[in-house]
Amino acid sequence: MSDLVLLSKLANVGVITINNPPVNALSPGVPEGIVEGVATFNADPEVTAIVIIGGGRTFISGADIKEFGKITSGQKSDIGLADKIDLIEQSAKPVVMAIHGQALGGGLEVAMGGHYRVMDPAAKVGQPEVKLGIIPGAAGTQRLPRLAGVAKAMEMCWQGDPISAAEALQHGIVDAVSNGDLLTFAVEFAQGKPVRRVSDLPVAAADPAVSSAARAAAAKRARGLMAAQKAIDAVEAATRMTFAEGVAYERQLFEECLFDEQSKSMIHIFFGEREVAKIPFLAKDTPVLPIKSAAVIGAGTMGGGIAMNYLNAGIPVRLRETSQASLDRGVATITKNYAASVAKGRFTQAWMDSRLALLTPQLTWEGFDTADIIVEAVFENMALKKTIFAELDGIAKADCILATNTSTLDIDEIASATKRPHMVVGHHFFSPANVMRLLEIVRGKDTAPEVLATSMALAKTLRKVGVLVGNCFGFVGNRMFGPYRRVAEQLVIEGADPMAVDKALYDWGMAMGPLAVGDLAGLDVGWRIRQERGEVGSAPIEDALCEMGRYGQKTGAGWYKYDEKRNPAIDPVVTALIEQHRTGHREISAQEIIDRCVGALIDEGKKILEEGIALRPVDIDIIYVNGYGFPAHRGGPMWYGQVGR
Ligand code: T1G
Repeated sequence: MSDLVLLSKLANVGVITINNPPVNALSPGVPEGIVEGVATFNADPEVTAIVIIGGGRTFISGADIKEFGKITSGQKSDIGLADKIDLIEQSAKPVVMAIHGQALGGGLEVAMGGHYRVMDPAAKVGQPEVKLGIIPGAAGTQRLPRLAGVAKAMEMCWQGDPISAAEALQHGIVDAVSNGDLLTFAVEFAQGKPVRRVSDLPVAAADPAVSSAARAAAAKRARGLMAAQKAIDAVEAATRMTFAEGVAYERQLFEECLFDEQSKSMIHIFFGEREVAKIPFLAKDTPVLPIKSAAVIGAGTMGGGIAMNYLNAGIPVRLRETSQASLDRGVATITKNYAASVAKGRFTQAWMDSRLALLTPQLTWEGFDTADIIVEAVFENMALKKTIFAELDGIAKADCILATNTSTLDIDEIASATKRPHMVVGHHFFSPANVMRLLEIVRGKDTAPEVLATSMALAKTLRKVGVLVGNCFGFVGNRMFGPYRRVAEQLVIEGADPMAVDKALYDWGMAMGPLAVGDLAGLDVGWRIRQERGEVGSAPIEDALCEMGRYGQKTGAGWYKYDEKRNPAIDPVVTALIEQHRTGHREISAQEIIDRCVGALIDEGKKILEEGIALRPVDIDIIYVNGYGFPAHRGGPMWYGQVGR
């Protein structure tokens, strides 16, 4: 027996403990060890029941994703898990799965190979394969509908979101939630239980309404993602095939997804989100400063969202404004955001109250002298920011991190207003800051290593994806977005219809078209920046729209006109304006629109890499997938452009 799987006994129960830190992935040797353990205890006359439990912080978090490359490169024929789960299920003695942490993907599939499942109240279960561009590949699409019903199984397999212990119990995926020590509970639960094989359970008859509802929901939320639809196909097959036929069909669909470019792209993003946290030039033992209290300057849209990130992580926040009215507005927005989540059932009222109890709205600098981090989130004006940082210099304690949320301005110039530039860093959040996962960590020329290391650790604490970027205009994300949107406008000038430009990129997978994004963010933002940088004329149509006061959704009109529900419509005023600037009327294909706009992103990304503003191509991919609505199933601009592959 390898040390990946450990055997022990508690009275008459054989205990199999998986020991493959950090997440108990089903790496080679783990499934084999579990099967061997089940066989050993079946042959042990003293053992009347078996419990399988995860060692460390979790049950099994899935197949070893690193193994998939061996399948697509032909080194391995398949993940070889379904047959081992069948062997577990064939045990003559009852097998109880004890789940804490998470049972995800192959982890839940192994758990469903058990005869019973018990769960720690804080644990989660799920089939997140679709987030890797694949579907469950070890009979999950066949056992899950036998436990939870077809509709719930379809939802779990096409969405990929984990569910809580309470929800798993409610849907029959687990049989009990423990009320104390999980192993003790599982051992007691296993006493006297008959063998009950999930694969023997019946599946409800096919219901076309259920399938079509799932397909419609998946087409909307997982637009363009092949695996989401195939996950529904696989679960639906369970309603009309035998278990064995269903498993064979699932394997066919699994392989179709695994060998597709979409899955390779999404696995690139999965590992990329973890790679970007590794800063090659930072020594492994670089100190990470403790962040036990925070202070935010500015209670506007960004400041309020930033404050929520800290509150959600249980870190007390002092939120400072310059007037009671703006402070009250900021607190009201935070409260409204929490209340909306409570109404949707995402948070409990008690949790919301506990977050707000950590918030101290104020008009003074009180308590800023003890804060571990101060985040400036005021208006995008250099003089104002430098005034604030100069004032902070005289207030903040020596090891307080001074972070600015600027989205484009020079970090070094802001830092020059202090005598401690080594403590100054950019923390560029993306609106809405309490929702968007991306955090650009902008490194000034003097920013200290421990400030960078702490920023990276803090990103994880705030449940953000932190990406280190260099200090240049627009850093990485916004710097690339400029050329991308300029090409979109150029295509209109050459003859493309604005709606056609936006539709081409939306259909390709972007969350929004480039012109519609401008209307959403406000055309005046770019207009002001072009004026400040002497670039007026580089966007003639948007300059003209702004001169007409058409800033976008916030003024009810920009590239499009908007009704009260903000639905866009073509505006003849804009059509006439475009005609004044048009240099051509040629037919421009959707493919040309995609090639030139995405090409602009790739070209600027290459310059950014050459200048060292981004560490690796994958850093740019992670920024675009998590901050700019780039489709994960296309892997990010540099992956899509084959840069650095
Ligand atoms: N395989 C290989 N490595 C994994 C892994 C996995 N399934 N999950 C995590 N890691 C690595 C990760 O790259 C990182 O490595 C370290 O573990 C800590 O991870 C047959 C085919 C479980 C919620 O999709 O969602 O089963 O950077 O930093 O924040 O049908 O990891 O330290 O070198 O993310 O505590 C399905 C993927 C697989 C779950 C823990 N399972 N993992 O989050 O730690 S496909 C998943 C996660 C499958 C079956 C199919 C998270 C986590 P390094 P971490 P964390």
